[in-house]
Amino acid sequence: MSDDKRKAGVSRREFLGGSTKLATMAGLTGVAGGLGAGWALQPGTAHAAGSGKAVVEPGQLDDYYGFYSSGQSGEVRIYGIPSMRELVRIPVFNRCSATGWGSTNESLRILREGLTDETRAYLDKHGESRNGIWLNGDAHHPHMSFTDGSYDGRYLFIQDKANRRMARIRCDVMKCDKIIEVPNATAMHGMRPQKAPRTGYVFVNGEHRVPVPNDGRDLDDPSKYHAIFTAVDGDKMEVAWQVIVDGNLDNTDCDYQGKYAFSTCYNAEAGVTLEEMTAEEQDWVVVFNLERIEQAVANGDVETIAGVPVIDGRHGSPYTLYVPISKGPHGINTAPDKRHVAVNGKLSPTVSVLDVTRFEKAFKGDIEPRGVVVAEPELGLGPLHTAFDGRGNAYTTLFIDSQIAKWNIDKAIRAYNGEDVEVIAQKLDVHYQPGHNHTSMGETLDADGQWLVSLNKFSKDRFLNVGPLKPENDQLIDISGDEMKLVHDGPTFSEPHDIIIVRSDLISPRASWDRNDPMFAETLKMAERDGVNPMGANTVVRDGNQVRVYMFSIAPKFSMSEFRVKQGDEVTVVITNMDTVEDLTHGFTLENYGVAMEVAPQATASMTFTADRPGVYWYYCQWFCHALHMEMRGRMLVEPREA
Ligand code: CUK
Ligand code: CUA
Repeated sequence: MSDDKRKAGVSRREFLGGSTKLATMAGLTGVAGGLGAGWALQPGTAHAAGSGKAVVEPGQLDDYYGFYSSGQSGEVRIYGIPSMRELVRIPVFNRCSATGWGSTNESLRILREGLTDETRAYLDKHGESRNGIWLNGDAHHPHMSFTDGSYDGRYLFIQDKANRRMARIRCDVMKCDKIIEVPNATAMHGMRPQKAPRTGYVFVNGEHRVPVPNDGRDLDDPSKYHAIFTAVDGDKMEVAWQVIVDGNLDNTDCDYQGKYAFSTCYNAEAGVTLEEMTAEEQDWVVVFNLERIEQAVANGDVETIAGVPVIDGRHGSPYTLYVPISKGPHGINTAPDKRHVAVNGKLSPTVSVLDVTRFEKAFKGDIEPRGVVVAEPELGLGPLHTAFDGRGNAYTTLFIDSQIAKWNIDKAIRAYNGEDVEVIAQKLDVHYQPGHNHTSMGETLDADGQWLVSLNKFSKDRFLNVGPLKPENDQLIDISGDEMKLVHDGPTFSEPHDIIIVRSDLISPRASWDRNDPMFAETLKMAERDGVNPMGANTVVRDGNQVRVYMFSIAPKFSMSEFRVKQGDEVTVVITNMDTVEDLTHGFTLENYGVAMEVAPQATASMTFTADRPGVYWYYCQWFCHALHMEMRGRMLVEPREA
């Protein structure tokens, strides 16, 4: 679309000029209404066009990977930043039609093996139509593994609030390789990997309170419900230990020393209705003393529930410290200065700054828990999350105000101590209602202060109207200068809940699969038992009514142009992509049987189904691979069962 046409099409707006991509709008009046009193939107202010450094020309590569969670979509998405181009999606808790995630034997193994026995039994009994797996997830917080305080490019971790799971993604192939269900707790929400010395632990908050164990007891006695904090061993993907706390756990982070983790808690009232949960003016941050907890686990000073060591960390325990914070604190973010932690007020207009060097004294009782608070600037309405630039500044999302507040940590501390200094440097309108924000490398010691992405829950009038369900709006903000500059609107489908921005040189994914990859090791073992080498295989193995079909693909052919089975056979198709050419992915789709999977270069993938419909069924490659891609197909002939 030409700029002229664009201008004509958006009559309410004044086009400022600059390239289409960088143009920002002036004179925008927010559409109020629908959100009720207190949510009225700010009129937008005019922003200068961006610096130009956000332009990534065609063919040029981005400086950063952006790893997005997708909320209720259940997957992880990889973006290029600053172009904001979506590069690829990694299915995790969802089912994926393109890749076969949730249908292939390789993915089903990952989706099932880490579930508790009880959940697996439930899904076996009631989940036949969904392959005995959960089909939904709620993925809020993607985070990378750390070594010595910065990203090490090994793994990404993501939680599932809906079905209490934790997943790990391998960054060498950008595929999920482990999913575990966390027992005892529920609603895995806030999540962070240990920053030092390495990950190590992945901390995750069980947000909602339930009876422990949740087996039908104490239904009507909410005083016996508990929220549980969990440390997962990120290398083994096993629960290391759990701590029962008071309140509902919300978000979590940890220090750069490897000594503490800390979580925001709301619902000090231990209520179960909205009114009960918000009655008190005070909630808290609970600090976990990792050394003391590890000692307790080593000494057996724990209760074992569902096979996991569980520690009682409620008020008065030596393992935890409860720091009073005004009601409903939400995001919690450790600054790259290794010392300060921003606790975002949500229902309070303040951010409380904690000093981790005071935690030891507070644990010893030398100072009051509240003595770890060293600043509490008032920033605006609805502070949810804070990001950092490595130059001493913090950037806090203001959900109700639809703004980002840029403020200085040192000045906030001085103001708290009575000095007359201006803490807030700038407020920038974002569109609209920001939740998380994230700066480039901002959650590491290598915070570089180049970019900030604001993840806004509402886009309203920022894009063409696509009906009642609208995209959200991820805005790119240049923070390299003294002033924040909004440079790009990025519509995204439900729901880019959170993001990390990782320097591209820290990750080096493979171009093709290693034939010994654990992803398909079980499938290769099956082939070995059948005496088949899947590389170059062109074999049908019959074992009673179980049939295993081994074929390979080299563009533009499958090694078999047909195979024959009997009605009622349980058929496993095993496809190996023998192409070594980068980006030459094949697929295998078997029509009218719901079978489809991705087979990337040098990978093996398999799927099992019951051939209960007699007739001719074509299978074809659904991944465009060659000029003769449409001809890359064959027939499955299903002989009718004898009457
Ligand atoms: S929580 Cu949603 S805006 Cu799930 Cu990260 Cu704060
Ligand atoms: Cu192989 Cu398309």
